Amino acid sequence: MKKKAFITGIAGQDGSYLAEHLLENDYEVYGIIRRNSITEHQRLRLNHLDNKITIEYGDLLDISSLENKIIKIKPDEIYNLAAQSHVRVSFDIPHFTVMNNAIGALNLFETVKNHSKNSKIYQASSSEMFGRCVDEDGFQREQTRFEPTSPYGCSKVFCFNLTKHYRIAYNLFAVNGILFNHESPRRGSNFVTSKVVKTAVRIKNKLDDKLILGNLDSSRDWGHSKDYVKAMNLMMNHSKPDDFVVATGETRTVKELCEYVFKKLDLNMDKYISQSEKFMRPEELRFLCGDSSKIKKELGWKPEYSFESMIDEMIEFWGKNHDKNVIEY
Ligand code: NAP
Ligand code: G4F
Repeated sequence: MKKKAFITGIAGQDGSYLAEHLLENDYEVYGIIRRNSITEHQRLRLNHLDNKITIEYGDLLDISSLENKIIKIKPDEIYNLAAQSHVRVSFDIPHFTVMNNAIGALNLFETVKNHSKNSKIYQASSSEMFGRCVDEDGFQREQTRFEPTSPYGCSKVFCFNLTKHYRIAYNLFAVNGILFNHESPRRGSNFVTSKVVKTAVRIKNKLDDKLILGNLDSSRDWGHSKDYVKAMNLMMNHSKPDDFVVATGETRTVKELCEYVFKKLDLNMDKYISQSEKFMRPEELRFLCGDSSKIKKELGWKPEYSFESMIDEMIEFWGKNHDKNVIEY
């Protein structure tokens, strides 16, 4: 019998790659999407999978929608990827972010505990939880303390603790993937990698003449979403539920990201880049660099993409799509 996977956030960057990865591994794939007034936008990242997966309307904040589906499907694996995932936006809509991410996860854990205790559950935890903390050797790892610097980060710490609590209290197979930033051509265009690549490509094509950014000095550990969804699936098929950091172990500043992209497009970035308060955050997470030795050693995970090959793929993608309203993935 095929394994059944249920994905919240299936229409997002990671959800769409995870659906593809699970289909390749012979799973039946189910997922929920929220109602959106522009239906075409909602399924953009999933159009190519239309006949292969089962999508229904559902919302983490509507526990009845979760119960109905989970009781009916009885999934072997549940991946909780749904979230208001934009850190800067979380300062603008803190109540919604915390309610959606934290109470949403609670709704899902309660549903599993009450109706489907054998379903394994993956929680999309984040390096944003580390906030101000870095170990003395310059890395963050499973033992590093959490000191989040945003409403989003605080909501994710709640979900991380909830996952461990339900694992211990109710014996659920509940795992936390502590994923560092990961990108791809499917990354939303208001995250910094996509914004820089898309705008630089538009400048090259004379459709834009400036790129306005916030903090250029913060450092991020950027990997590829395709590599990271494989790590999620490995964690769910481990012999025991546990928590794992997933990262590349390399870090670059936003400025270095811009330098790479503009050089690749043969553009002088000093002519086009400026900064605005609009894109600054009330508190910035300054530095991320992850140590993923544990998942490499225990589960044999290894990323295939380098920073350069990932950004090159994004440049190629936006080269074809920078002037389109409807993007084909
Ligand atoms: P994403 O592209 O923003 O996707 C998130 C998805 O969740 C969207 O499709 C969104 O639907 C859906 N969603 C939000 N609230 C929902 C709700 N109440 N009910 C049902 N669906 C809801 O994010 P991503 O980059 O794929 O990230 C996936 C998960 O990993 C997120 O939880 C994120 O916080 C976490 N994470 C991401 C990274 C990263 O670097 N990408 C790193 C660490 C952790 P709408 O389109 O309707 O908004
Ligand atoms: O691309 P970002 O918006 O990603 P951020 O804030 O690191 O969050 C992402 O990674 C987290 C994992 O660590 C996830 F949990 C979260 O869901 C999300 O996927 O910003 C990266 C950096 C920040 O330091 C930001 O201040 O880029 C800086 N930045 C500078 N100018 C900008 C901009 N970020 C955005 N989005 N837009 C700018 O104009």
